[in-house]
Amino acid sequence: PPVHAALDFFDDQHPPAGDFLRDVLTGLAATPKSIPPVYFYDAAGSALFDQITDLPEYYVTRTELALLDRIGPELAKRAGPGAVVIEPGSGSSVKIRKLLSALDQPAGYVGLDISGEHLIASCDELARDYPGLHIGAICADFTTGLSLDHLPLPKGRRILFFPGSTIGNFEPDAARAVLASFRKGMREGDAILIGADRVKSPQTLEAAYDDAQGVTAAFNMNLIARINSELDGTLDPALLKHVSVWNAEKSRIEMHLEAREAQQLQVAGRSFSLAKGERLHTENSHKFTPESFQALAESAGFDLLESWSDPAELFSLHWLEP
Ligand code: AVI
Repeated sequence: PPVHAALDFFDDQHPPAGDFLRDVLTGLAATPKSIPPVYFYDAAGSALFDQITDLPEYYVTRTELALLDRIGPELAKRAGPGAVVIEPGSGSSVKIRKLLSALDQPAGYVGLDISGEHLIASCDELARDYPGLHIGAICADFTTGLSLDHLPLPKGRRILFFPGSTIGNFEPDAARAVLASFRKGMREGDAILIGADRVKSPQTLEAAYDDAQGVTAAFNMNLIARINSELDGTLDPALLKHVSVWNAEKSRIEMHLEAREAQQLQVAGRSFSLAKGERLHTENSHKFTPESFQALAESAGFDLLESWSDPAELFSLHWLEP
């Protein structure tokens, strides 16, 4: 039988693959140099990210999981019975299982991800473990909006689940655009449950993005391995150093790769040079205060109805309605 025999539907919206070569060449020609973080997540990068979520310094994932456990009954009350949960960029199945188990007789679950294969496998497993639930999968790029109208979704209130503080990886304008595009696909009475990491001490933040075991450094360096193997690059990882810095003005952790010495490099036959100390900017992870998150949500057309945090106020989950 096909791998997705257990799914109610699989809707392939054929998301265009990002143009890795074009984006790397553009980013290396720019000042300052940068590479978009979407390219972290090939198979090796995704495996490294999974390892990051278990690191002692990376409080994000375990804090959000514990919070989900604690507020499960409140979420069930807010959502009501018969909700349909939609997860853009469905990643960790641990989180969605916690949510589905907490809710009062959810009617359906729809995973949406840019990688179809991974998506089908995880939705399939979910379908086996939640036999009463209608489960569908959409292969699409959530940053371009949610197109749900043509799909056989169960009736019921739709709850978008967007955990992990993924919203923080977008710059403010793009974060607002992502939320606004979610809102377009929603109806009166629908809601979003969204995770957002909080501002805290720079030491805690910098350690979370530069762990003692070097897993985050390897995650960052994986970009170099990809450029070398996929784009005929000549970057020497020994000449680059992983850095994580807190940018207080922009309220974000930045990851960079810093040149240990001046160097020349080629990508697909084009030459670039890096001065000693020059950086390739590879990621932003914005951190929010309760006020800054509320302002973002409102600027995208949502009302913030409730927020929950762990006792140490490291991380928040927010309930938004259009
Ligand atoms: C996926 N995203 C929310 C992670 C973050 O914390 O910004 C990615 C990450 N980068 C380094 N460590 C984790």
